[in-house]
Amino acid sequence: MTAEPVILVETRAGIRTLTLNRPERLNAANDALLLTLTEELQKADMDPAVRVVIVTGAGRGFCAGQDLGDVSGRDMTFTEHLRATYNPLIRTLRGLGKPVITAVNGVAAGAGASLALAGDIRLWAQSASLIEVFSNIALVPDSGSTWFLPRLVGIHRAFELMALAERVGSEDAQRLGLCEHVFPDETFADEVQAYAERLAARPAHALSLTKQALNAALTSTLEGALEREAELQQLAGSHWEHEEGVRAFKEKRAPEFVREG
Ligand code: T3D
Repeated sequence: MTAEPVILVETRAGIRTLTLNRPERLNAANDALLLTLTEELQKADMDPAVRVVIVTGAGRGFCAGQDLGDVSGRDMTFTEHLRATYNPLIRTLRGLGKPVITAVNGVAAGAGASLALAGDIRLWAQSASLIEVFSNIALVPDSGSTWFLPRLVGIHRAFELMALAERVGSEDAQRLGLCEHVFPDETFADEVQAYAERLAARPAHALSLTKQALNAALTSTLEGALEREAELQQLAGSHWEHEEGVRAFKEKRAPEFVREG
């Protein structure tokens, strides 16, 4: 009997959907899932047919964090494990030259919460929730939660969410800036695909540079950001997408940013 793939891969209309596929454990992450997801993100980055990537979960969960059944007897320290699995995943996702949508279909807990927050665009189903669950098992938030969360909600609210491990529902998540949009459960997959297709019609090269600029700006001075913008604008302004955008404006039509081949 062939084992179920831990990551399902589907491509439709230039959108690559990567689905965490351990639904019976709410997509809790084992090493195979983490390494395969990282590899699939890298493949999507290299594939010219892919313009947007969606990361979502199968079943009723998004990702319940580390599979706790896999920790004891492990042949690695926590540090080694994080460096070998979660850190490369989050680094790859944030550094991807294409927009990544985290489509949070259900509960996102622990490192699963970090993954949910790491998307460029975070779309939630109404019944989704996020729990910085680490302190329930007396661990420190990891996989980027200590970096993402205080930037979104401030250091005090971040500490409270981490210390009390309270479940944040979709309404509060949107209010707190943890997600961009919330869609009804029944239509979630279709709404996410439609959103991704809108994003895929935007200028891919310019968006890639925009992501690069924002990532760098988060840890730079204003002076550094201004200088980087000046350099990246040269790359954007020399690209055919810019020429097409200006021509379309003058011709009073919608720009066509998707070219075959
Ligand atoms: O390198 C390192 O290892 C350090 C890295 C750490 C990163 C982390 O993510 S640490 C945090 C690990 N995650 C957790 O502690 C979450 C544990 N799960 C929960 O607290 C709850 O399951 C949820 C709040 C996420 C959801 O609760 P609920 O009531 O909706 O579902 P449930 O009934 O608890 O779970 C459903 C099934 O999934 C259940 O299996 P069963 O009893 O039906 O056979 C449950 O055991 C399983 N499951 C859920 N989370 C995990 C899990 N199995 C293994 N590992 C999990 N993390």
